[in-house]
Amino acid sequence: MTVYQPPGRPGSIVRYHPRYEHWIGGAWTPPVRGQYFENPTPVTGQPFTEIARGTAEDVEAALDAAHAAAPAWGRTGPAERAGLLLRIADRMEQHLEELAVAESWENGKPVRETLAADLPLAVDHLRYFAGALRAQEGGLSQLDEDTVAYHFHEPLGVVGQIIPWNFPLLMAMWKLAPALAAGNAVVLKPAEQTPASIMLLMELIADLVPPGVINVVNGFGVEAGKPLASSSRIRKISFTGETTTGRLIMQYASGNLIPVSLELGGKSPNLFFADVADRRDAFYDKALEGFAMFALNQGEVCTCPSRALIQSSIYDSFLGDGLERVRAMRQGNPLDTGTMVGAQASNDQLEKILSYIDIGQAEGAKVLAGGQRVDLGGELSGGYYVAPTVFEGTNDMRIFQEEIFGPVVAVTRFEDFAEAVDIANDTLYGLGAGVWSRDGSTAYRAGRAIQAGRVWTNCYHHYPAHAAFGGYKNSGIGRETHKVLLEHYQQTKNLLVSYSGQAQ
Ligand code: TXE
Repeated sequence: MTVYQPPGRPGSIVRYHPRYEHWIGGAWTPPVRGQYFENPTPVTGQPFTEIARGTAEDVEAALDAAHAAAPAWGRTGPAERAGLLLRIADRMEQHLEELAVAESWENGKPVRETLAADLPLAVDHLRYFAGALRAQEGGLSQLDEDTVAYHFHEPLGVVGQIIPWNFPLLMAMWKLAPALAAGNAVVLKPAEQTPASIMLLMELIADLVPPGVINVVNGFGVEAGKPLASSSRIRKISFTGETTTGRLIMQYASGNLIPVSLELGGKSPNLFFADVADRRDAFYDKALEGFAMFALNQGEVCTCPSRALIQSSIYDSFLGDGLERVRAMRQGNPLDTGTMVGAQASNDQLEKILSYIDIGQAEGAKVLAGGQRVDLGGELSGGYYVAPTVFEGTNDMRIFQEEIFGPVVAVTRFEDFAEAVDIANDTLYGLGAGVWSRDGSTAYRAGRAIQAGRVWTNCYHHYPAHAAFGGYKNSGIGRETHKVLLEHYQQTKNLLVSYSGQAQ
């Protein structure tokens, strides 16, 4: 077991600057209005760095740099662009431990997750898109003996990207990798809660990226995100965040008629059919782990399995075993590799979760585990820790319908297949879902019937680069992973050529 030193302390492997500006045109660039805001770590609640508070003027400067870089970058060949992605991946891998600790400190998530999942997935994402780009081909149709239609993939030009705070480096790479592979220059706005790990990464890869190809403008949503999403100088906006913010982004972009990708909220159902409990074997154990996954990343995952639906005949026994699993979770210092549950990413998020715990109790749901803030003592006392919480109730309650984005699961029962699917689909959202059954037919039929972009079957929370990820209903538009994404960042040029010398 390792306990990493906090950044800034003797022996720490992370060196955050006391202040971060914007990253524009391959250089640190101070905010035009000269303003900064403090960035606290959720581990202790104390500020550890200052961040540039960007405004429309800074966005314009970043767009200038991106437009200056886009034509040359867009003309590079696939091998060169793939090469950049591979070099960024290698550099991240060389600094994996440092980036993992940096992100844990900034976001509050356990370092064992950043080491084993967030960073390796980000690296793999870059490598996947390097490969996908090399394998992408245009098209040719012969219209008649002398007439040919060629189809070329062209970059869009300059694109805007706005990301959230729950997986800062992974979300940055989910968006940057396909956009850069497709030949675009990017202006990225990180979440105001977690900009520093991204700035650390910009510094680490500064010598690899042609100036202006990646530009990062820091700041708040309305002040920096809105001017970016509303700009007539971008050819696409890609956003991940809350559903209400997604609606605004779409409105901003509509005036310029540009495409929008939205990856929004969720209220994912996790269905446990009775045959799961036929035997107390490894599969049963895996299903219990699947139930407990609501606390992964402190529940700050858009696909958090926040509604558990358990078949009545096994309800009491399965839930009893699940609660044992929840009570055994080790919550503690995120920089300790033995910690399974860390801190919520911000004080706002902490307060939102606690208010939903009150709402759940007020509407008559029963708390079976957790249900309160946790004080870990010492300097961690100021951190944003919430105990993994299990509620029992019914699907009409707000805690079953609204995204809490915390380590909170709402549990209910179902009698048969039809009722399970009805409850699963009784939500405005449709991002993720889980189905657990030993019977292939039950699992397949449930997976097809649930209205969600991804249904994990006998597993949960896997995010491979080569499986398409995105939402149905209010969970979004477009996809975030898989090679289909390349086309979201490209336009199709058709050349229709007559080689005939004859009059038409
Ligand atoms: O999200 P926002 P917040 C959900 C989750 C969470 C809630 C609120 O339920 O509790 O959203 O989190 C930028 N124009 N998710 O307030 O506001 C903002 O600066 C342009 C789910 O952090 O959506 C940040 O960079 N940009 C989710 C990004 O949008 C704006 C992940 C996300 O912030 C803007 C995060 C505006 N008007 C939160 N307002 C998921 N699907 O994974 C904000 N932003």
